[in-house]
Amino acid sequence: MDKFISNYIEGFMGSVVSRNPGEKEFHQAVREVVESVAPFMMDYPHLMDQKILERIVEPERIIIFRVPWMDDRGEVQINRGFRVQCNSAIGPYKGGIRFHPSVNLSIMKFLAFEQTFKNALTTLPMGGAKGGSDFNPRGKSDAEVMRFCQSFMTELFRHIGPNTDVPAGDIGVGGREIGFLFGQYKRLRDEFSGTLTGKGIAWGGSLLRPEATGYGLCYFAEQMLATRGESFEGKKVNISGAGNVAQYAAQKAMRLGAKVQTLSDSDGFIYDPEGLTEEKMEYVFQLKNIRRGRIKEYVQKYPQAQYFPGERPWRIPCDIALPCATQNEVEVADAENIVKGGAICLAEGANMPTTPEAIKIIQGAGLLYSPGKASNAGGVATSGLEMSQNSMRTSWTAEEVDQYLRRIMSDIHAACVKYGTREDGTVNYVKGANIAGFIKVAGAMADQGLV
Ligand code: NDP
Ligand code: 2IT
Repeated sequence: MDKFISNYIEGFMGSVVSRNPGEKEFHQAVREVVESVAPFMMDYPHLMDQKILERIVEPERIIIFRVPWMDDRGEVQINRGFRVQCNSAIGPYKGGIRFHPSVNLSIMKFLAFEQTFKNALTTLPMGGAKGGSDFNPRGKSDAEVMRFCQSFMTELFRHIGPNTDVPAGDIGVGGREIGFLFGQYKRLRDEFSGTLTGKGIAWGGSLLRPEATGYGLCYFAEQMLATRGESFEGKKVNISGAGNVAQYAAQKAMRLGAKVQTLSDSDGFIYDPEGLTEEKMEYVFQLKNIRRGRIKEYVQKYPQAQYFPGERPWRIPCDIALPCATQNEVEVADAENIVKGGAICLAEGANMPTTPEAIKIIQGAGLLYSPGKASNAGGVATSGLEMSQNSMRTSWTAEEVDQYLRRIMSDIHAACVKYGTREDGTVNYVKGANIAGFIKVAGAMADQGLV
């Protein structure tokens, strides 16, 4: 890289790190974008003059609040709530809510930052945000989850609205939590609106929203594979996670002819050498979404599978790796195993699941590699479709939504190809996604003046 550009990047990152001390996930997400867009931006002096990059890394607004609630034993509990409204240049703030004990300001800011570029890539008018709490839903009763959600929304409702900020689910927030959050929002505002997405079908939700992230991931990976004349047919696929994204990625990959070998949770992973089937997936849906059990129970039901406690699935050889659990879950040793196992593709379902050093190994070995902001954008894109249906007071069929989803994933792929094609004809999806997302947001910011 040009010395001038690398000096610019290091100077810029120095200031980001000193302004946001200790926020390592945020630094990581910013660095990746800045490394992609800095060389491009040098050709657009007006973006430099307007300090678009300096503005984009400063969230428009951050709300941090106390969330008090009472557990089933009558003990008072206190959690911390967040909403990071990162950027509203191209539409109302939009992004998920995460309930997980690891949630902190750095994680919220990295996710809101990533969301800004992801949402721009979807082609839909949505700004970027993220929210959540360090509340741990694991082991909590439905009543406890409801009381927590009601308390969380009792503050959050002031800051959101159908034309202001539209939250949705993420880790630890699924249909049950969105229901409790929506109920409390409706009650406080006395208004039935599309202020949350991921709603139940009977009360304003969109068909295919639950499936959309996992399905969209596979549609995107299909297009990546097609650039090398490959497909899912007959491929061995390893998936991490066993939640919303992992489940529907597994279902779609299987339906596209792949053998899905693994699923995981934070306690370990299961390896089924015979591959998942529709019947086994039905069991996983019941286990995870109804009984809220752990993935290790899979091997009691299907004894040909093995459970590996405390491990991640990446040392099992596969052709396609789909990390769908959480950030930084694919580290250097995992990437080395993925390469050694002969994989041809790693497409991210989770947000930032691969560490920067691991990305270098994956890219260096010539694998197809896509960042989550491109390949997992089907979830938020379908949230955007839910917003459209709510505004029109209509609902589309699953086929209609699926058609939109396929088209959007294909458009995102095309944008990555447009801005990320290397001289040798291969595609750098990181560069492509970052530049395509940045162009849209930066252009809108420049048009709207100094706000
Ligand atoms: P879920 O809560 O449904 O599932 C999360 C899964 O990941 C669980 O199996 C969970 O295991 C595992 N997991 C969570 N945290 C960790 C951790 N620290 N270490 C190991 N495993 C962990 O969440 P989603 O499926 O919705 O989200 C998964 C990823 O996809 C996240 O990165 C999210 O940001 C991203 N994403 C989600 C979208 C959506 O529409 N839901 C859209 C785009 C991206 P355990 O039960 O043990 O915690
Ligand atoms: O990370 C993500 O894109 C999501 N959790 C989905 C956000 C949304 O608004 O649907």
